[in-house]
Amino acid sequence: MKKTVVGMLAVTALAAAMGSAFAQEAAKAAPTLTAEEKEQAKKIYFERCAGCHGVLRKGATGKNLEPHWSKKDKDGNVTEGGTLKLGQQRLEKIIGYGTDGGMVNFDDILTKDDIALMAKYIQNTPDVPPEFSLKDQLDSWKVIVPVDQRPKKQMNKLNLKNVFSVTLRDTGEVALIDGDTKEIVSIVKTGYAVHISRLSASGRYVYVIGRDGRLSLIDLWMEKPAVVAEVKVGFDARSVDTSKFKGFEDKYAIAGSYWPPQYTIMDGDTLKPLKVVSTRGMTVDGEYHPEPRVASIVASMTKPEWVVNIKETGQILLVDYSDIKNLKTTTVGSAKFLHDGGWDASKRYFLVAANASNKIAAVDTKTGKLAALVDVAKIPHPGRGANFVHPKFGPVWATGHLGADVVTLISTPSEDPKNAKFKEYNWKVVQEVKHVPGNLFVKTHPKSRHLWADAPQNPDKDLAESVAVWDMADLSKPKAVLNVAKDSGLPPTKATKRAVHPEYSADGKEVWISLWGGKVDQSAIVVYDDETLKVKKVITDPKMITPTGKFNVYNTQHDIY
Ligand code: DHE
Repeated sequence: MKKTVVGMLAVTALAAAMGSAFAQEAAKAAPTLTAEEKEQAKKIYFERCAGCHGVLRKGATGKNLEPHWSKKDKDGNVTEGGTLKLGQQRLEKIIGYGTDGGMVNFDDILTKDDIALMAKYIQNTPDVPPEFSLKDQLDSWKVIVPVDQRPKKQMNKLNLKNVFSVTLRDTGEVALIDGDTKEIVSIVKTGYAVHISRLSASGRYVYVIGRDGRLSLIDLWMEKPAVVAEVKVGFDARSVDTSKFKGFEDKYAIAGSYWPPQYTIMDGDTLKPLKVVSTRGMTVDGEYHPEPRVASIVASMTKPEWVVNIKETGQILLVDYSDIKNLKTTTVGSAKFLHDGGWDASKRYFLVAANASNKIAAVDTKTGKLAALVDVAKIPHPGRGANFVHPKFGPVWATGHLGADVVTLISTPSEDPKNAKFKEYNWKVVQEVKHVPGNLFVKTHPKSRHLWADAPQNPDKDLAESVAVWDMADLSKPKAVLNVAKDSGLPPTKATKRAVHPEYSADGKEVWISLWGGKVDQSAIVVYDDETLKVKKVITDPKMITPTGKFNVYNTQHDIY
């Protein structure tokens, strides 16, 4: 007790000596937590907060959450303070009800006690989690079915091209669904809150990354597709892809981690970790960042290269995997904070959202240079985007926005002489199509005349449960709005069942939308006929818990969107 009082006095004296209001804040003691409370808060922070605010709480899509952080105007006056300045009550309000700045409300997920606990927790200095070395990764690595014991040919009768790998977010599983029969083929245990699935170049293997950094390799050739290898690449991860260039098909996999900030190159068919590369370093503004997380990764089909997008630094890395012992990387500066993105129709340019800068960065993978940095509306969130030929502006790539009520169309270059007349529009925003805020994913297909967009983060229940569909031949025509929750025929719930992530079947004739309900609600996938916009099938099963991303094998393998 005595020691604490003496400590407090010393800090108060220091604050007085420094004389500023800000220093006095430093004197405020952060609320104390028991060891048990701290563990619980750590878990909630990792599961719910770290994605946007970062493990070290330096902020990215979300605000900085350090106790003593401050923002100053050009005259040096403090305009915003850290969590200690905000204090317990204000923090509880922000966590509970969200903000106009884009922070979502958590009062439907967290209890009042959890919210109070989190408000206390973030007033304390963040713990720095441990590193995760190549040796740690090798220790975690398991080959469940060795390569020589795997089938030599496809052992099931599935039309593999039209299988969907569906994230069951809250159960740590993926459902493999036969796109022809709409039957669940297999439910596979994977990492916690699986994020994405990607395909090997051959289309045989599905790679599934969990938020907990566990990467699972599924062999679709087995009689009943199952996990054949597993490895942990870090404590927090979002991205994975494979080597797709001729001669390297199925040879390597790469997974990017949020924590530690690094990427791992592995054997494609066993997941044996071969090389770990740190992404710590300087931002495009020339400042050192201790936690530059790996956001999207995509494999080029025209060079033995991966495009690795580093969130906090705004650097796009072109990693040449032709000689991984002597790894060559081109670093292309763009803007902060890089998130998700996709190829243009020619697959020469990769377009990635620098979401906190309201920009789309386009990297030219042929020249290894930045092709453009395009200003767009607030918080672009393309998923992988959507490519189509606009009747007036030629080839365009579309992105939706979390923070604006439009879908943005950017003109993309084309080497086809019949598109030469559109050159003047290249890298310009040629149209903003009216949508609603809270969009996460847009999608189309080369055989479709429709553009689909969801709005799962919109605060209005009806809008979050609906998707919009435009006729790309005439974008001035009013969009069709489909209420997926109503169309599913599931009983209505008080909680929002978010309609999320449109994905096409391999033939481009159906669009699958997840209806993402609460963990105890019944969820579903609603399959629409893309031509008539009528429901074709509602896939629902007690095991279909919290479906979110869906990855059609053929479309994912060939980057068709
Ligand atoms: Fe995602 C893609 C990160 C929240 C569903 N998400 C991505 C990618 C990144 C990312 C970096 C690109 C991967 C790639 O292409 O290699 N996502 C994050 C976050 O940091 C964030 C904001 C917070 C978090 O804690 O994870 C986040 N994401 C979500 C969700 O809440 C979503 C809606 C539901 C879920 O399943 O968790 C979600 N993210 C998705 C999906 C994709 C994705 C479905 C792949 C889109 C595609 O078509 O490729």
